[in-house]
Amino acid sequence: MGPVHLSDSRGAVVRRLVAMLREAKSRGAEMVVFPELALTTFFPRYWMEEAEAQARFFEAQMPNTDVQPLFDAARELGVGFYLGYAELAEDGRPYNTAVLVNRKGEISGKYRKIHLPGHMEHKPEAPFQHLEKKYFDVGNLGFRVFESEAVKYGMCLCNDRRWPETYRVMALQSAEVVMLGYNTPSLNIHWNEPVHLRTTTHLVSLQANAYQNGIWVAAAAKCGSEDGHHMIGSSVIVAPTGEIVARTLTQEDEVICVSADLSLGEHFRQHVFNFAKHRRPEHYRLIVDRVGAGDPLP
Ligand code: CDT
Repeated sequence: MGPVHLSDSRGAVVRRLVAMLREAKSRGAEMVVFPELALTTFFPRYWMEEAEAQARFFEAQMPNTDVQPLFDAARELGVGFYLGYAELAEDGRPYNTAVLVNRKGEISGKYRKIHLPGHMEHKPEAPFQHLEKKYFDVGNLGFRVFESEAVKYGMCLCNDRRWPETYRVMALQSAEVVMLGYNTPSLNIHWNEPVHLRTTTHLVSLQANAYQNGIWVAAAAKCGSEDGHHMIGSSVIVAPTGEIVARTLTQEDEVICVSADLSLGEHFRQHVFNFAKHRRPEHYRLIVDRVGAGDPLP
């Protein structure tokens, strides 16, 4: 998905999403993955009070009047979708959320982002902010797997894709496809990371984890230049072999599509990554007992 600028209305964005859903349907798609925070610009780059952010960028209902046309199109076309958006929950807590919507246009799964990158404090010296830790609470729904229309889907969001625990927890629940949306700024405000590494680390994270868990991974960027802030593209679909089988060429709205053989992962899950046979959780205790390298044990 190309950029969404501050001045773009939710209605205009949803019309773009519906157009992509229709194109995907015309190419035989049954499930479509849209980006993280797909309905708005990537607002964590801007400093403002939480109340202002919530009033401008969060959804208190899903679907709501603006987004309903996308749910209607899903039902009309018989195509499901994954959609990332900023959620104001019923209890008033703010989350970076993705929903799974089935081919009847019904929400059949929800994920709230767990690995929130960035910072809470204002960094006036930085070229832009990355305030996910300020605007969102850590997700409280875990990494669940949802069976929808006979496919086992896992969901995560952006920075989650860099953490192997994300995929392994879902693979241990027999996930077949992991869907994720992302917004990755081309410039890293934390260190002078060469721009090409932003794409390399994105791809290597997806490819390694697809292979090591015998799963398909479908990753959709919101990319291009949002009001002068450039984000990487390279939306991809990765097979359980770790191979990229489809990749975007542009940084505009663009549909990529594959017919995913869900049995492909079986070779890996039956042999080298046969979890039941080969995993040794008794030697993995530190993964849950310790947070940072060298931290004292609780
Ligand atoms: N949206 C998001 O999670 N982006 C992060 C940027 C990390 S640099 C602070 C990512 O992992 O792509």
